[in-house]
Amino acid sequence: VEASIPEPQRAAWKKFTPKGFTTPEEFEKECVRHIETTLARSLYNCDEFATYAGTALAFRDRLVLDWNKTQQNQTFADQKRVYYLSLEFLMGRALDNAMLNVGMKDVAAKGLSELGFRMEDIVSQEHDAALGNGGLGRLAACFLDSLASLNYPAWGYGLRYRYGIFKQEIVDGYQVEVPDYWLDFNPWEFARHDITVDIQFYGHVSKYQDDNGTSISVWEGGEIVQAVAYDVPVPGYQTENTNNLRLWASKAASGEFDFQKFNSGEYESSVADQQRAETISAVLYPNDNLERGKELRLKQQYFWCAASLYDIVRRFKKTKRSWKDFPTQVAIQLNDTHPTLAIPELQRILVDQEGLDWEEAWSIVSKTFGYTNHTVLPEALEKWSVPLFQHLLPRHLQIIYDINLNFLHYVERTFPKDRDMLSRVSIIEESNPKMIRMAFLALIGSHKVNGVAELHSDLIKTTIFKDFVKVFGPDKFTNVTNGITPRRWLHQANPRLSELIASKLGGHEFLKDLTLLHKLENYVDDKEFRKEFQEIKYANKVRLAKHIKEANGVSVNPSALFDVQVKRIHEYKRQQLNIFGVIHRYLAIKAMSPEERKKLVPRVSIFGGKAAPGYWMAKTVIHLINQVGKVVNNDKDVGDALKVIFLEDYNVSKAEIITPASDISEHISTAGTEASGTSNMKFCLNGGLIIGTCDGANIEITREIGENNIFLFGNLAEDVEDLRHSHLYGTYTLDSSLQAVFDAISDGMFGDASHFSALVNGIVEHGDYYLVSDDFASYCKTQDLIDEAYKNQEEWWTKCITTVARMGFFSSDRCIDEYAEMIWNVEPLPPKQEQ
Ligand code: 475
Repeated sequence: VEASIPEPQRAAWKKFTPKGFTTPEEFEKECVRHIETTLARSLYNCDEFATYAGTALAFRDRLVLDWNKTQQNQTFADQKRVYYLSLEFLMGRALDNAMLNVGMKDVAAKGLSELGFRMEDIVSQEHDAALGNGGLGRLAACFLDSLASLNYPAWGYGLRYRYGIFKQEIVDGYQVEVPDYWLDFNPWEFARHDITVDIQFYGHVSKYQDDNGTSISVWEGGEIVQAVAYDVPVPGYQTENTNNLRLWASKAASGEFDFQKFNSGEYESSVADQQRAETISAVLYPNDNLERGKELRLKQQYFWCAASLYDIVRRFKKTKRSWKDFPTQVAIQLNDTHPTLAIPELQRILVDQEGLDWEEAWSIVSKTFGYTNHTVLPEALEKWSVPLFQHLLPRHLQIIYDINLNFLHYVERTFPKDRDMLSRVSIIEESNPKMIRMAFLALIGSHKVNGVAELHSDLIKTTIFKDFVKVFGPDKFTNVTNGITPRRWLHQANPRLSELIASKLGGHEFLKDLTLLHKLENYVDDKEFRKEFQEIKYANKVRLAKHIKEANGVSVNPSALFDVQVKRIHEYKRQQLNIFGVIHRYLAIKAMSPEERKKLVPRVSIFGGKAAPGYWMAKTVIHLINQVGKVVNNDKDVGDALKVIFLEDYNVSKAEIITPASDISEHISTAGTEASGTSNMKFCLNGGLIIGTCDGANIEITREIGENNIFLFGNLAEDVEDLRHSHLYGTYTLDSSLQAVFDAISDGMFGDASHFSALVNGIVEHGDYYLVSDDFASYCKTQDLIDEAYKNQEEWWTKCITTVARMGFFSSDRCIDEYAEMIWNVEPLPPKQEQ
């Protein structure tokens, strides 16, 4: 590789290469320089935001140096790289993470205090990067942190949405959505205006003969939209390795305006063309676990897949290797089916543009991709209507038909007796209109398919992909249980606990090897340790109580048991079960004498989470929670015994405050519906216990921490089908205490009962699909057990500490190592030592 600076001049260059800061004074110098010059502010108008900006820019300079070196190192090393394709990256804030990963937070804190600012205030000025909905998007962000920290040569590819997930406001108890424009000041991205890709849409396919007489397909006409790269540095923890997240923005292809139209007076239509192009990357679809088949969503998917693949192929071609080496140099992981179009797109590049024959190309394609499934909910499985697809991507439709034809021929030969099999496994569903089943395409085009927790990985093999296990054999399917990054979710969110652990374990090694936490079991009975552990939990609760007071105007007692359920609002996650349980508790308190009430364990029920804007049932649940809060929190009979809080606008940075402050968190999905869950891991790692169903990763958490340290309840996944059947066709009587809850609601105890009738009727009249009534008694009983357990404080803290000590398995580092070994076949690439 040629360097652009000739040898004789390199000494001069190197002499002036920035070195970055190491002392508080050097940091201050950089920070002030940025505030005065980059931002053109001064001593007289430097507020907390400007100081955040100066701090971020100082750290950015530092990251860029590491980032450049890493990218150079990766290019020279010429080894296999991983590309993680995800339509969502729920990154949260970057500054705190950057300071901790670089190991300079203390230096900056000292510098900031000398300038008259508090670190906490500065860090909280940053706008969350909220380019995701929930679990799937946050998992992608944890993976990027682990990939960088473990020195894997890896890139993330996503979309640069101008608007991330909406901001949630609660007005009169209802959710109101406000746009999240987050790009006013974003120091963490670098626009690469020189890195662009033209992306084609619509048009038609023509067939020609080439010189050898073989027919070639050419996709012609239609329109072109330009993809522009924006790069975000992803720093690893205690390593110089800094990976790249490349996000694509859409732009009109012919510059800003179509000048011909502009000059001929069609001003409005030329502006409209431009806006239409920019619409592609304008906004994140706000649905979690739901696909609605909208054309713009399909456009987003193709735009991003095509730009990313062009980039990956361009990088591969620079190595001058032969095409058969492609899968030894490139691993592409599909985060759910959203990037499945990358499969027919790579086939198209290889066949139509590079002239490979079909079989050769397909063998390369199907060795390159891995596919991760994140849900079995039928409404979340992507299907695209054939007419829509035909219109937007005519050549890809042909390619998908050919992939399907070859596949079905193979199935026919292998299972000649099973005629129904063909229609069951076909990529095309013979409905009206015909639909393309993206999960089947992703599976057929990948060499490995994985679920995200053991139960889930078993379930996909017996339900949605059952026939494919027969066709491909069981080895194509595997499990990689999810994990979380301990850097953000312990060290950053709970610095005091991280310090306490470090003081016992002799340093922060556990942040790189979380299994070391097991040594904490030696301190379970250590009086001093227990005291500090409790004090930390209490301080975290005081901090959350302060936030609740500011945000909701409600005073909560930090000594009460904090019971938390924060996640997207969804019927399958069953926030309705939780709030019905709260009403049940409220009714019980009302029936007690003042003496009895005094003996209760005071409780604060804390909810948070967004409902998809079009999901009425979820919005009704939010409304009910707020109405119950209004009644309970103002009831003099109740006092501290019960408070009900709905925290507005739950996001990553709020999660960093909430997670360390919980005593009990709720992971109570109908068994078999939550693929894994990852917040369950975050709460346990921070010394909170959980109440949960035998679902997703709860099962493996139980296996690791022990049955005595978790509160499990409810029916098992294997019984769900029969129970649903009994609701529809059997004789079924409602649990009497749930009936009492419904009576209270219909009596208007929480306002106009008609607001909540759909919620109640879904259970009493329409089959109770999520089995709330079946699990209600067991849920309430388990909540009572929790009260009892909390009264025995000694045992309670033993459970909490033991839980933390046994969470080592759930690091996303373990998870990434498993992907690297079982699916990607890539090795880490340690940073080059400076010579
Ligand atoms: C699971 N999102 C969690 C988490 O593996 C799991 C689907 C379609 C359209 C838009 N968003 C989605 C999801 O399916 C999703 O977030 N799934 C979640 O993935 C990480 O821990 O159980 O629900």
